[in-house]
Amino acid sequence: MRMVFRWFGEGNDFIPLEHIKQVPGVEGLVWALHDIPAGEAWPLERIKEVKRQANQYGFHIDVVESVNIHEDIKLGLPSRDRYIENYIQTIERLAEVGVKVICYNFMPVFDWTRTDLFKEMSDGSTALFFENAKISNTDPMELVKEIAENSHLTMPGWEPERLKHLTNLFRQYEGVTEEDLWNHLQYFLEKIIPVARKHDIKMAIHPDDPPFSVFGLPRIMTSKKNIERFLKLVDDRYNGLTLCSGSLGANLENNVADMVRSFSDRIHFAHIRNVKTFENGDFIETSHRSEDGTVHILDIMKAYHDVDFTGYARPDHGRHIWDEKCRPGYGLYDRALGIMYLWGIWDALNKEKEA
Ligand code: DNO
Ligand code: MN
Repeated sequence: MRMVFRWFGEGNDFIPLEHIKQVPGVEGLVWALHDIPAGEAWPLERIKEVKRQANQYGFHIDVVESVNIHEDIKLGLPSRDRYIENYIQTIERLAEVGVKVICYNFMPVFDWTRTDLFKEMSDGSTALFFENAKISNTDPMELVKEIAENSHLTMPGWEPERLKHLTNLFRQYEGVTEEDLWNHLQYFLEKIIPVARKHDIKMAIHPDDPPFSVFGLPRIMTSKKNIERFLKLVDDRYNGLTLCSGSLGANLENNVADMVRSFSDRIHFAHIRNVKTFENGDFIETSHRSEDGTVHILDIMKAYHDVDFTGYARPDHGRHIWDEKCRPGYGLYDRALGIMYLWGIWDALNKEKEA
C-alpha cells in the first residue's frame, strides 16, 4: 500500500506542504489542475510546475484526481470527439512527467453530493452530511447556491461557472437513461484505454457518490454488479477502479471488502473512509475507525492485505476538528488521524503475517 494525500494546489488549499510532510508514511500528492475547465487539455508547463512543487518536498505526483470528463461525453453528443481528443492530449502530457494513475468519474452534472458541509456532531466536530428528505424537497439550484456559499474555496465538481448552466444541463439530461450512459462510457473507454495502455497510465474510475440517483439523474457506478459490467466494457487492466469505500459504503447493501477481493487486480487507487448510514438513507461522514461508522474499515484493510495490494491509497474525507479552517472534508487533522489508523492496521497485519 502506497500512501498518498490529496492536495488542491498552491493558493487553492489551506494546508502547506510542510505539514503534509509531517504525516507519517505519505509518499506522494494526489493533485489536479482544478482551474482548467473539463474538456480542455492541461498545459504541460502547468503540469511541470506542480511536479516541481511536489518534488521540493520529496513527494511524487503519480496520482491525478481528477481529469474531469466534459458533459458532452457523458451525454454522447457529436461534440464529444473534440473533448476526447483533448483528454488524450492531457493523458499524453501527464505521461511525460511520469503520472501512473488517473482518477475520474462519470457522474452526470454533479460530482459528489451532500446536503450539509459542516453538520455539527455531538463532540463539537463537524462533518459532511447527506439528508435524503432534503434532497427530495430542495431545488438543485438552491442547494448549489448554499454549497457554493459555504465551501470557503471552490470545490471540484461545483464550479460556479459550470453550474450557472445548471438548468440547461438538467434539460440536456432529460430522457438520458442509464443504458445511454453505459453506451457513452463505453465509447469513451474504447478511445481512451489504448492510449492509457501505450503510456502505462492506469485509468481508475471513481464510483458515484452517493451510489444512487440524485435529483433524478442517471447513475451507474453504484454496486458490485455494475462494477463487474464496467470492467467488461473494456476488459483491460488499464481500465480500472478507484475503489472508494465511503461512496460505495453509503449503500448498506454494498460489501466493500468483498469488492476488494473480487476486483483486486483492477484496483489502482483506494479511497478509504468510513460513513455512518441510517435506515432512512441519510449518512454522515465519521472518523476512519471501524466502530464509528457502518463501513467495516478493518475488514476492508484485511482484504487489501490478503490480496497483497501494492496500489496507491489515501484517506478520503475527514471530519473538521480542532477548529481547523479547511475545505469541506479535506482538513489536515482528521485525515492525518485516518492515515495513522490505516497504518496501524496495516503494520499489525504485516507483523502477523511475518510470525
Ligand atoms: C470527493 C471525492 C470526489 C472524487 C471524484 C473523482 O471528495 O472523492 O470528488 O475526487 O469524484 O473523480
Ligand atoms: Mn472517494
